[in-house]
Amino acid sequence: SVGVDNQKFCLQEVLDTFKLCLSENKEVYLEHYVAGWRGLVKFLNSLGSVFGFISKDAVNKIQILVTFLNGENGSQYVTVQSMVKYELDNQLVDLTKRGSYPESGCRTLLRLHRALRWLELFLERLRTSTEDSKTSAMCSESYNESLAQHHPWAIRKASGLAFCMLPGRPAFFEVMNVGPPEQVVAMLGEALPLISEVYQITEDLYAQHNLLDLP
Ligand code: 1PW
Repeated sequence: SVGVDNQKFCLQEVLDTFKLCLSENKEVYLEHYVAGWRGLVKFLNSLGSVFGFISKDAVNKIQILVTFLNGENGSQYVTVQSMVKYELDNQLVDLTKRGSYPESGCRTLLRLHRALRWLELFLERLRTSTEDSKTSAMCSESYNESLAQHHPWAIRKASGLAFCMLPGRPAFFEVMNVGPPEQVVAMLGEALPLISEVYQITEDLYAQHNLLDLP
């Protein structure tokens, strides 16, 4: 299935895909957005099987978007901007309650978009952390500030359990496969502004079209 392979995760790859995400006029290319998520899924999988339930949903959502991209209307899905316009113009989005379009591109991407905020907050904590910082605490704080607000109790509970099983900071840095901690910190410093910018552009677009609460 999409993105789930045994290749080793490398943070540099994810950084490179997020660099490719933005077009000259600041539109977000769906193909690279999805590729960035594939990299993140690889990362989650290398953190251990407890993250299986988390990555499974992301893989699912990636697959929905890839199917649109490769479908007969694929040319409408080149950027997030064109996807929003196409799906809204053609009434392909359930706006207030679930109906005929439970898997629209707009609502599917919104889930990944919210998760990207979690990632951003988490990586920022990781970047500024010290040797004795707890990854589980950083992860759950970031989660509580972002994604948790959109999740029902059962998922919050399961996520909390998964966070407790996270490896410590040294093992975590190793999984990123970048080099010594100083290099990881430098790499994060480079990756974060890009992820933030992609996040902010998507957030503004969704806000502008009143799409931030899609069911
Ligand atoms: C350690 C760094 C972590 C960054 C990766 C974040 C991945 C986020 C996936 C969380 C998924 C938890 C289980 C799935 C819940 C779904 O119900 C939920 N999906 C998401 C991505 O939040 C909402 O999707 P739905 O049910 O409305 O289709």
